[in-house]
Amino acid sequence: MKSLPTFAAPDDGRLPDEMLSAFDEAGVLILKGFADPAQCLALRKHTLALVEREAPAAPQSVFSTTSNVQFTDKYFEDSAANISFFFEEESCGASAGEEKSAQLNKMGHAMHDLDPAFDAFSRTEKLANAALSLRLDNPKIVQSMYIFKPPAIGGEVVCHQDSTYLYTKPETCIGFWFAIDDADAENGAMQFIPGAHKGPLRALNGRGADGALATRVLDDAPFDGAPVLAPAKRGDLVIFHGRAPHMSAANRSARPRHAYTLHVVDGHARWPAENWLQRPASLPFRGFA
Ligand SMILES: O=C(O)CCC(=O)C(=O)O
Repeated sequence: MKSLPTFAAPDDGRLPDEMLSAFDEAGVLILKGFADPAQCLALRKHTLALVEREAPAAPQSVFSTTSNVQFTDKYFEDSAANISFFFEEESCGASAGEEKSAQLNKMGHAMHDLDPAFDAFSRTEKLANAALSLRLDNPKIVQSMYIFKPPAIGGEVVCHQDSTYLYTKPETCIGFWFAIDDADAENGAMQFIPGAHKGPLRALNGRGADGALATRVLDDAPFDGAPVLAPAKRGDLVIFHGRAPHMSAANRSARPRHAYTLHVVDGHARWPAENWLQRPASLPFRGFA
């Protein structure tokens, strides 16, 4: 089995040619120790407190990549510009004394713009340097997701390309996924098909003439190659191309697998009105400054 390109994170975030070539070849790059584990733990603690304070106890809105139930949901569309809580499909609601986060799939999608702790974690010079190295000349952070992947019920994420959902013309989307907990085969680490980002975009999600969100197949060729696990320790950063097919298995283990992801595009590219994620004029996309 191939392994994914893995390097020690550069201190200043600037990616040397060797890392850029590996990214161009595989469509994914694992940078060990990019973030300080203590800061990851602080973000985790902050998130759990936020969830206890703000999240509903019983399932309201579900996020699932197998049923895609969220695409008929106004709560989901509104989450482009707020902090929303999505439950696991298998959630039965938090039982007495149980942490609410044990039922949640994710929180999204504007923490980086609305919550000071997420803003600080997201807008570092180091991450800005990494984005600039990856030729995002005018980087804009379009969404943030805190993914809980809770023990036992953490849902599978089916194989997809992020440019399907975060499309710019030309395509510029890049994902920055931070391990907040250690992730491995047991608790549903990310998996990638190395090199498969060189193939076409398979599907495009967006608003049709009736205003409803739907995913249209562009190319029905199967993804070419076998998925490879991206094991990660707290603080590691996984960077991936918008066309990189990726997935994660359900978490049936007793351990949570928290992660924090940012998706960044180039502000020089066009952001179509058909994209699900639209910001009001009062909350425009911002870069790292
Ligand atoms: O964390 C996961 O399992 C999936 C995350 C993902 O698909 C993404 O960040 O684009």
